[in-house]
Amino acid sequence: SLLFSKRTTKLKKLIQSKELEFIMEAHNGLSALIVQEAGFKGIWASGLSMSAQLGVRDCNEASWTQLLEVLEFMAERTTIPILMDGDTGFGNYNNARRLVRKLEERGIGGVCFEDKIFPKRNSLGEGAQELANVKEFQNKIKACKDFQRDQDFQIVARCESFIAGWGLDNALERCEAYRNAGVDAVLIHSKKSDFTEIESFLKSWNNRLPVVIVPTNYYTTPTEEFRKLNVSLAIWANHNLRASIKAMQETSKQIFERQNLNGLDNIASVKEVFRLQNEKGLEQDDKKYL
Ligand code: SPV
Ligand code: MG
Repeated sequence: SLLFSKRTTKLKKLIQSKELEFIMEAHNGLSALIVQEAGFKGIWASGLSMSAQLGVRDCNEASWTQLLEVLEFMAERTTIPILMDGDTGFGNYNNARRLVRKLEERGIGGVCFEDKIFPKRNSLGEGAQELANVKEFQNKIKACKDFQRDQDFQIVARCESFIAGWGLDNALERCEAYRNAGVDAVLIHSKKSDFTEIESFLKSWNNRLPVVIVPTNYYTTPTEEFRKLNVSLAIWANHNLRASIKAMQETSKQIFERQNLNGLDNIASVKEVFRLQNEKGLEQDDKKYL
């Protein structure tokens, strides 16, 4: 439908605009709606958060069809575009391009693929990281771009050179290869607590394509620095998940210890739950159709 096809265009505008834009993590229909109500123009469907809310690890333990179901609920409750964290594409070029097709069918704005090996590991963890063969990943991107039906569907190539310890030259070489494959933007990731790796990349990259960043570990860098170096899109990648974990831990602990429900000040009212579920909408429709 028009509404769904427009979401790819909306994401394209966010990524391709000269302005620094921000998207916020969500991991189910409810959190996606909350992100939209907060005013964000887009949603990051984080692999870490979607897997964590299912209670499993961020190493492709949840299947891609299970994630598609999560994404369906997120798309149903929102009108802003969603960028899916597509990890390594769940296999080779053929698996990745089939995911692209299924995302298009569900009104998702775009997908980000990272140049690692299936099953991937989360980039912020301690373990060693193995990178994909450049040529193979380049062809995976190319196959996805060739296969998409909606011209505006965004494919972001995520480079993990810094995460794997391969340095700036390797990052530049890989991102240039992905650019030649026709990707819409590159995401350059770093797990350092300072901005040095990303800054060096941005200076050498010189705006060849829009750049996406994930400042989870270097969050103390002033946002103005991102703007000065022409970052296109910053992703607040996991903060709704982390907020909900803490709230649920505290609430469960308090109710377990006290055996009563007094003094729970930081929980939403049942009325608010109904509002978020749009109970009103059904009440109105009942009058019309029942
Ligand atoms: C995610 O949010 O799943 C990401 C970002 O891929 S990171 O956790 O930093 O790898
Ligand atoms: Mg991820």
